[in-house]
Amino acid sequence: MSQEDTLVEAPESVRNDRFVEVNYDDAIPNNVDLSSDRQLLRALESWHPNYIDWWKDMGPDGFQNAEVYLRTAVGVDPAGWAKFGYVKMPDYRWGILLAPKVEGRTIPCGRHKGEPVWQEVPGEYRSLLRRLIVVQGDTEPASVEQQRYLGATAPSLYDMRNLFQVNVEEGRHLWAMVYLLVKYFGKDGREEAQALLERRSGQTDNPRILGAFNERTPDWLSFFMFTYFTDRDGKMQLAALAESGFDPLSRSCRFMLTEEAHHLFVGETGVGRTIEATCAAMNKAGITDPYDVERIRALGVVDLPLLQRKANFHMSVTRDLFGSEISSNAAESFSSGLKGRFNEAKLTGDDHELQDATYDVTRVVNGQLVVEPVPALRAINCRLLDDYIADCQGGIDRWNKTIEKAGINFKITQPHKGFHRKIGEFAGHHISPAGELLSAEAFAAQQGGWLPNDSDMDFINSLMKAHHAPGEYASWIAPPRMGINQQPVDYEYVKID
Ligand code: BYC
Ligand code: FE
Ligand code: FE
Repeated sequence: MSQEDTLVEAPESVRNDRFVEVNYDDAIPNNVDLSSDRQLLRALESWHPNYIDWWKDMGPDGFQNAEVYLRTAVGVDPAGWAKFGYVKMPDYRWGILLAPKVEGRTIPCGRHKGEPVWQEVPGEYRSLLRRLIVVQGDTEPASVEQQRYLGATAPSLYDMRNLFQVNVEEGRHLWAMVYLLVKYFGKDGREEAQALLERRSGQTDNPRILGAFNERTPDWLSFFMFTYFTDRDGKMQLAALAESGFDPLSRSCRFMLTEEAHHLFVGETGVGRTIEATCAAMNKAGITDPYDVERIRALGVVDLPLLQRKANFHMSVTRDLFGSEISSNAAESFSSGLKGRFNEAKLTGDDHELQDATYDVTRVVNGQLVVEPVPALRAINCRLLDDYIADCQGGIDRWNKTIEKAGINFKITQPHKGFHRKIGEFAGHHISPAGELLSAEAFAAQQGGWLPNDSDMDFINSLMKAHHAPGEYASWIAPPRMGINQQPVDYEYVKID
């Protein structure tokens, strides 16, 4: 399995630039010279206690007094940006960290292409920019809320620590967006910062903004699928925002991407270790048929078809996070230079303005799936979604290698792009994982084979038991190859009081 820090490469600019000092003496660690901006400091200091209240109410349930072996960002130098040590989560040093400024950086796309990047909010795009920052910010606390009950059923202390690591870093990502809102958007920025602490995942009257962030993350398999598939939307969106012509947003997102690599690692290895445990148990029991579900479940491991159904669910709701494939909002974000494509500045082969270009979009026309060239500007979301789907495949291939090595005839696959979609071109249609357009009735009749069904959920629940002793791992998940920060796998990653 790949090392976590190679999963997402730090952008070149982060690797090359010089180290920027982080001030740890301030109540809010930062490398943005917070102490010299009294107004900003006051605004953040008044938001801080509300954040802590939110963390205590909606962050991890229990374990707030436990000593957790956490990584804390202490700089933005890629060679040594983090330190490890025991911390109680409410005492975590959430800080504001921007990747170093790239001298001479220019707007990479749209009608302002080639102009110097903005250090202040461009007035004509103020509300569009604020909306992008708010949407990004909203997902961060949402994911913490979704995952808040998982500590109690952690399959090991190693996994519990990884959960909490992801949670505190999503908290820091919220800080990153709140900093931008409060520093650059005056009164309405402060109001948005407050509203980010008030929406609640899954609540009907004041839900989180995007669909997937109101779904439940009820069990550890969901958590691993979420961190593999949904945090990967985070990677793609952050990468697109890292191309922003609004430089403070670009620099914030570039640093967030460094942390994101670990979240993806947790997801990939979490699912991978689950597969490993299943294959090993099947081999040991002499079971070769992956569909011999009853016997496989009796071994206390997760059958592979169920993993596929779980993956199908998380892939489909995450694809919805890209918005409509064809979107005038996305065209405007791109043309204004606020949000690029994946790797925008490095892309070759077009003019980065896309006035005349087209992009192939799969659509449903007269009851048929057809591929149509669409003006590329309007297909920006579709392109990012396609890039995302390609990016998902690497880990899936590695999972399949484990299955193949065990001699089991099964492959995890990605369903058709239109499967189980609620947003965009495929919303309102019923498309099978294989890509057939079906009637609502035909889809409903087969849905239990494609998405987790009630008995799947009952079975998974039956596996969700606490394994809270050092070195203990649940039957359904293999121990990792390596511990965190070179510690052993039986290290006491969380000291539960
Ligand atoms: N659910 O033109 P449309 C992460 C709304 S994850 C509900 O189709 P647009 C993380 C849309 O807001 C990364 N509503 O799409 C991961 C709009 O509403 P308004 C998060 C949806 O605007 C794990 C309307 O439909 N970051 O970091 O081009 C753990 C029409 O919109 C949905 C970002 O998303 C949905 N799924 O694109 C922790 C980046 N989809 O404005 C963290 C910032 C669309 O008319 N956001 N709508 O009321 C964006 O770039 C864009 O807002 C979107 C939507 C790509 C999300
Ligand atoms: Fe995040
Ligand atoms: Fe994340």
